[in-house]
Parts: sequence; C-alpha cells; structure tokens
Amino acid sequence: MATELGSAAEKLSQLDINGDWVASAPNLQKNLPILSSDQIELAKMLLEMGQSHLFEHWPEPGVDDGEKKSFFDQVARLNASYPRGLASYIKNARKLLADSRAGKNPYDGFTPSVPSGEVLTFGDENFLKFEEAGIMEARNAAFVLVAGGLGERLGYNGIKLALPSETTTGTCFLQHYIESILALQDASCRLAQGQCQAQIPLVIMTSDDTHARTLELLESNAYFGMKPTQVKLLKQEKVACLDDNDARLAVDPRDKYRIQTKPHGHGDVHSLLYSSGLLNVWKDAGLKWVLFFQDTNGLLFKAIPASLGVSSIKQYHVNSLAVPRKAKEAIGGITRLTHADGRTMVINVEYNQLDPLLRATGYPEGDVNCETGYSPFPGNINQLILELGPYIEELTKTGGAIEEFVNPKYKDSSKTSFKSSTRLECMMQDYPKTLPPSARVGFTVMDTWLAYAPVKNNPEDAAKVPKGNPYHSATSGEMAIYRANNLILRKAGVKIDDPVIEVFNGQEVEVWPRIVWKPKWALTFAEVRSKVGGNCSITQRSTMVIKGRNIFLEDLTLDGTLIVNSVEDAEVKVGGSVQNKGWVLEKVDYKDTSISEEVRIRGFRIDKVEQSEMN
Ligand code: UGB
Repeated sequence: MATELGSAAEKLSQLDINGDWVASAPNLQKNLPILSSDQIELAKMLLEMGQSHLFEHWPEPGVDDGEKKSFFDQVARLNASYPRGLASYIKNARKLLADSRAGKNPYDGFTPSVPSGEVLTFGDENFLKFEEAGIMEARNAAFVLVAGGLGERLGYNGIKLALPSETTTGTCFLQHYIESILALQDASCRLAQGQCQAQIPLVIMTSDDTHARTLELLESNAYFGMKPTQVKLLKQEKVACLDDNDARLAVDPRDKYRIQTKPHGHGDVHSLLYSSGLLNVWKDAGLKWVLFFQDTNGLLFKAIPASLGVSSIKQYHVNSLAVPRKAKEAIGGITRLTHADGRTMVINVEYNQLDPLLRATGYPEGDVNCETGYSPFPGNINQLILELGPYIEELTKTGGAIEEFVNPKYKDSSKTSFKSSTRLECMMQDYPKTLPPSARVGFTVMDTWLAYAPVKNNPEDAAKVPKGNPYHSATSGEMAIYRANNLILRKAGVKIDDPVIEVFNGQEVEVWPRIVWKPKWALTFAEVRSKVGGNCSITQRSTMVIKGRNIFLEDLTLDGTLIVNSVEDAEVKVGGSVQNKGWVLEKVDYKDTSISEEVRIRGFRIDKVEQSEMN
C-alpha cells in the first residue's frame, strides 16, 4: 500500500496535481490519487476545455471509484475516436454553435451554378457503353455500406439491412447487396483476359445500435455466399452531446458518470476507413474505386455498372449518383458553388438551403424547374463513387475529418439555451468540400425508377406525403423493384400488361407483375437482353422468380406464378404457356399487431395459392 501510494505521489508530482489547472474542480482534485496518469492527462484536457462541471458531483475517493474510472474509459474512447481528439471536438463545437447563434449562412459568399455531369438514358447505346465499362472496372472496386442508422423513422425495430427488400422471395437488403457484389465480381472476371482472382471487398459501417445484429445476420447466413474475409465491419462511435453554447458536455441524465452521446452521422465513414488502414491495403492490391451506398435502396445495383463506367471513362475523382429532381423536392441538389475569393466546389446543397441560396444570389424565383420540367440541379441520392488514389491523398491531409454542422433546437429567440442537448454531425456526401479546385467532381443522373427507391418512412408518415411526391416507404420500395424489373423486361421486348393502381397503408401505388431475379441472372441491360427472346408475354397478376444464371426466356406466356431454379452452369430454356392461380396480394392493416412488423409496414402479404416450379 505504502509503495503504491508512493508511486502515485511520484506520478502525480510529475503531473502537477497541485497546479492551477485543477483549482476549478476541487472534487476532481481530491480524486486524483485514484486516477492513472493517462486519466489525469484526460482530466487536465477536460478542465482546460472548460468542462469542470463534469466533476461537480464527484464524491470523496473511496465512493464510486469504479464508476469514476469507467467515466474516464468513456472519455478515452471519445477522445480516440474523434479525429484530433475530444479537445478538437469541443473547439469545433464552440465555433459552429457561435455561427449558428449568429445565424451565419454556411454558403455566404458563394454563388451557385449548375455543374456538369453525365445524364444517362436507360438502354440506349451510350448507356450500354457505360455499363460495359463499369463491369470491366468492377473487379478493381471496393464497396462501403453505411449502416449505422437505426431507422427510427421507419417504425421497424430490427436493423434495416435485415428487412426484406421484396416479399416475393423475402430476400433481405443485405443478401441482395452481397449477391449483387458477387455477381459483379463474376461478371467482371469473365470479361477479364486471363486469370482473375478478384474478391471485391465489402466494408459495412455499423454503430452500437446495429453492430451485433449485423454480425449475427451475416454469421447465421454464411455471409450470404461471400467469403467471411471479404467482409469487414467498422463500428462508428457516437459523439458527446452539448448542453449549451459554450459546448459544455452533457451529463447523461440516467448516469452521472457518463457523458451523454448521440450519433455523429454517416460522414464518420471517411475517418473510419482512413484509420482502419484498409485504403492502403486496397491500393496495394491494385484497387481503383470505392463505392459508398446506403442501407435500403433496392434499386441501387441496377445503376452501379453504368455509373462506375462513367467514373472510369470520365476519370471522375468523385461521382455522385443522382436522379432528376423536381424544384423544391425534399432531396439535396448537386450544385457548383463559386466563392468571391475564387474557391469552387461541386457539392450537395440540402433542399432547404438551395432555394434561399438561389434567391440571395440573383435568382429571384429561387429553386424552380427549367425547360425540362425538372430543377437544373440534379437530386443527390447519396451513393458516391470515389477514385481511390486521390481519395487517399485527400484523407492523408484531413485524417478523414469531414466538415461538420450543428442543429440545436433553441428554447427561444435569444438562442442562449437548448430544448435538449445537441451534438455535431457530419455527412458522407460533404467529402468534396475540402477538395482542391483541380479535383474532377461530377455526377451521373439516372431515371428515378431505375436507381432510387429507399425505405425510410413509416406507413403513417408516408401516407401524409403530398400527392406526387415519393413515399419512400416499405410499400413503395417493394413496388419500385417490380416496376423497374418490368420496365427493363419491356425494353428487352417482353410484352407486359399495364400495372393497376392499388392503395396499401394509405399509399397509392402502381402494382406491376411481381417479377424478380437473382443478380447473377442479369446485372446489366445487355445481359437481360441476351436472355430474353421470341415473343414473351406476362399478365399483370403474374409473379416470376428467376434464380439461376443461364436461364433463357423464349416464347413464354405467363399468367400465374412461375419459379425457375437452376444449378450453376445448367442452361435452361423457359417457354410455352404457364397458367395457374398464382400468388395474390392480400391487404393487411399496419395497425394489426398480430402480424409481423416486416409485413405490416408494407400493407400487404402474399398469399401463395398456386405456382409452377421448374428445377
Ligand atoms: N447512417 C450511418 O451509418 N450512421 C449514422 O450515424 C447515420 C446514418 P438516413 P439521411 O437517401 O434520401 C441521407 O437516416 O441522413 C447511415 C442524405 O444525407 O437514411 O436523413 C444509415 O444507416 C441525404 O442527402 O438518411 O439522409 C443509412 O444507410 C439524402 O440523400 C444512411 O446512413 C438521403 O439520405 C442514410 O441515413 C436520401
């Protein structure tokens, strides 16, 4: 005991425990002997940063010592997980809170203009050229899925990656994503001359809210066919909450030895990738592209090959996937911003900032449609393709830190206190903000029906969406998959009946035949076209599931349900007339708690009455 005290005293004398630094926190000072030197360093930093209130309630040494140590464990984590540490977080917060209080516009001094990018038309020669180039490049790509969000807006208690993207096959989003990446890998290797061993890496960013359940989903499904070594999970940490404009850290109301924390946003993905060292591993392995995507867009992989082709042919360092955007529609617009001092950037400007920015810079009508009937600023769908080399160069400068923002809800117009604690946030799509003007930043616009149908809103909120605007619900997300598959098959020559309009959970949607295929059947339009021949026709009430690679539809007449399975290399021709009672959509009420949440949030279930199955 005597020696322990002796060494503690020695350690403490080196740390200047009687200096002025600790005078503002007498309760902390009394407890210094129970802390390690690392913990004392952290305490010093906290006091220097004006956080003495965190120790106000600390009792004498001997009481709650374990809790005091775990307080510092948390501080150490918060310090290590933020680029340049917690002191830097507090400094950034003070500046952003002061700007917010002063009502400072982050775009002051910038003039918006329409950037240049590639606008694609599905199925034309140009589109096919980009798709082929994209498939060629895919073996040099790595995919990064941001999946740390819990989806409170969706009213689903599970992780969103486990949610079925459609209920005809019940394939969940994660399975669909992994199978799409594997299909890309195969298609790309088939195009490569000679040997190709490519295994496209997949990183999934999780958070404390999603990590364990994401891992469990992967492990209990044998990684959906991927090699476990191909998949890496990187967990983002939350950041400290702030109680006031001085950026005093908020004490957790449920535990006085914890700092309250909240998510920092998907922008964390850049610093996590940087600190993981993976980017250099990929570079050494010869990879060239990093593709970022979100958790619930069942259409995304239909847009990936052509967009990657655009990145490759146009040599974009940054390529944002976009869809045509109606003026004032609630998605951000991709905009070129030019500052009076000469700085320029191509960046997503959130829809609520675009209109005032335009009005303040010589466009008195603000955000309006142009002669195409759409806003000239394409709508950001937050899927990014970055060229790896320039990405590493940039992160080496920034450490992966992304420009942050703060969004405090003030109690009143004096803006001196908040309704509840706030925190700094950052967004993945703000990455280009720090790029030099020489960076080649572009975008690829594709039809919404082909590229974008996220599942974000619960039935109640979706039903309130103004008519003509997208619901972004589980209902619309599933129906969008059928719609896209039908439009693609129609373009490939299949005669398909028009959809009917139905209302599920208060949302009016087009119901097309429920046609789905595994990504390995066809990833590109050229592949679809090569697998469809003769005179095929499908009625509206039909369902078709294609599960194998070499399945060819020829002179098929379908009125009912057809499931086609095939083993890997078997060539299967499917034709003739198939008629049966089929599968029927049955309405369910989202308020009926006797039904599972996955089903309830879409407002229908499938009654599998009769089908023809070919194996
Ligand atoms: N996510 C994380 O991984 N970590 C986090 O801390 C938060 C989220 P949301 P959001 O597609 O319409 C984005 O909540 O942030 C993951 C764009 O910013 O679904 O409101 C989460 O798991 C916006 O510009 O979306 O809005 C999910 O995969 C617009 O494009 C992803 O980040 C919008 O998406 C997005 O999180 C859109």
